[in-house]
Amino acid sequence: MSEQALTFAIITCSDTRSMKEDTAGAALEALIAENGWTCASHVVVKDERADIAAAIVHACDTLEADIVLTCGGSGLSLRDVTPEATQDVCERNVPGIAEAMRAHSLAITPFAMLSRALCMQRGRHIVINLPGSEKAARENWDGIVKALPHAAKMMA
Ligand code: MTE
Ligand code: CU1
Repeated sequence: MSEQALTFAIITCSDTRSMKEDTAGAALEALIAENGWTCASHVVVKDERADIAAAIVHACDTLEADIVLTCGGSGLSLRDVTPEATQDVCERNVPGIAEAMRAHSLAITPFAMLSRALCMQRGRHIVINLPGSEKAARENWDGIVKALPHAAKMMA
């Protein structure tokens, strides 16, 4: 349990998955709760750049999530546009978080190098691209979770 109150939003990006099938998003919800943090919203949107960008803006500006987790759409399929959507609505890159996810993940699978995930700031909010499979989302979360409270503290 962390003493710091953190608010998250989860945006799963998938052409095929419904809310019920989104086990990665559900796993992230549980991990957030385990730390004593809040998940303000969990939605599934299609792999459409404008839709993902709009969901990120809503999570930051309306829901005021400190940390927005996208889930999926960060690979090499031509339909994977989550990093591009993130870039469309964020100002500053935070490369160390994406580097940490890939470093942690490369010790588990060489496929980690196929992630195009970004981590970027939109004002006082941070957007982190996680992969879409439940296993991969959990592993990437494990690689960064310890730094999240301090990240949020610096943006306050
Ligand atoms: N990272 C970890 N830790 N474990 C994994 O299984 N899968 C990779 C990578 N990162 C994986 C991982 C694969 S196969 C892909 S294609 C990319 O994440 C992007 O995933 P996405 O398209 O679901 O976003
Ligand atoms: Cu893959």
